[in-house]
Amino acid sequence: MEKERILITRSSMPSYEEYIEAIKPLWDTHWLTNMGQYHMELEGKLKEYLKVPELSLTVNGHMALELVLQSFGFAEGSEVITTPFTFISTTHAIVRNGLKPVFCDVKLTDGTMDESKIENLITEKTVAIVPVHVYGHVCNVEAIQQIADKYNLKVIYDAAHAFGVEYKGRGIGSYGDASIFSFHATKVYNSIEGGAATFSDHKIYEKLYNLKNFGIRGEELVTEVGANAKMNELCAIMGLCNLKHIDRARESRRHVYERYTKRFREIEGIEVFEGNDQATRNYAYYPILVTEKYMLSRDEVYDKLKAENIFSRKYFYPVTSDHACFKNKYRDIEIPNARHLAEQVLTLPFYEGLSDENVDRILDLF
Ligand code: T4K
Repeated sequence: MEKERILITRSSMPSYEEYIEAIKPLWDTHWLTNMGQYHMELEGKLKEYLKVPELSLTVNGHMALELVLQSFGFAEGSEVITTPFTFISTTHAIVRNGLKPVFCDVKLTDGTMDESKIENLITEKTVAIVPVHVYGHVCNVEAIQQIADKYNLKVIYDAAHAFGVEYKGRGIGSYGDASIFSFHATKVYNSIEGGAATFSDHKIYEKLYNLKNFGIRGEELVTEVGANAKMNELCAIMGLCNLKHIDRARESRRHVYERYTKRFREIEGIEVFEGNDQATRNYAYYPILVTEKYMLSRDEVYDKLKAENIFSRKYFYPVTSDHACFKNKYRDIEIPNARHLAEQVLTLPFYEGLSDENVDRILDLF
């Protein structure tokens, strides 16, 4: 008999009854989107949960990043220092704004942007830094801010993986000029599809309110070239339901994390990332590094798991600058650490409710 399929993740959901009960009022109001009641309620609740001064909900994390970049009004062709060790969305958002990505290497210790390599990349065309709190690992926000202040650059964090992470007691989305979060079905917290931008300047809220609704300011007035990036009410309600259970989801992930980590610490050649003492963990992903010391290569481990109906993912391979749409298009910068991580990393199945039995089934293959 074929063994149960274990995928990289599985969406957290409220009970069917809870969601059905929660969406019932929509059949009275017939109000389904365009900054409805539940959209506004979720904005307020997430602002509190994420400990951020301002928050604007969007249809997904990608559009939050595209629009927040647009909201700063950078001149076309300006350079943005970013990381290639991320999901393709980060680079797409920069390029789709008519900006040029400049790829900065990352640190082997946690995969975040190597702050010591940023200054060398700055030119008179640089306008912003877009680092990523990859896997929920916190970037060196202080050092990055210092550089940004020195050269008058904006800092916009891709915090798609960092829902609920706090650093030095502050919500991670309160650092820099802005951050974006993803509430995609595959994330620690989901609203089916969804995302948000966080920032402290209320003017950005107003700007995004317009940009996510076609730039419309009145029935007969359109002042900006906007997009349609509003979160609808069914997604907002899913977000409200899931927010009620976020502690349970996190606790379940913590349990899985500890079971994996206890075993991997004993396996020669497999490395796990260490946490940051000053930051909380959100247990977003479970990346391991399959090093040269291990008996199999990363790809062999991937295949071995797959043969047992266990689906890991190479998040993030290849580096985004190597994808066909970007290859050889931008400044050629050495990124040895990002390449090294991309060659060794494997993210393992990790989600709320992954049973001990299934975790052990995975661990037994190492
Ligand atoms: N910045 C960063 C650093 C990001 O990682 C992301 C997204 C973004 C920005 C953009 O945020 P969003 O615009 O997406 O809000 C997935 C996700 O689609 C994407 O959100 C995520 N990062 C990325 C890392 O992973 P795929 O192409 O790997 O997903 P897919 O369809 O292969 O699904 C993976 C597994 O998840 C499936 O095997 C099963 C499970 N799954 C999937 C779906 C769609 C579920 O359990 N339920 C579902 O509904 O991109």
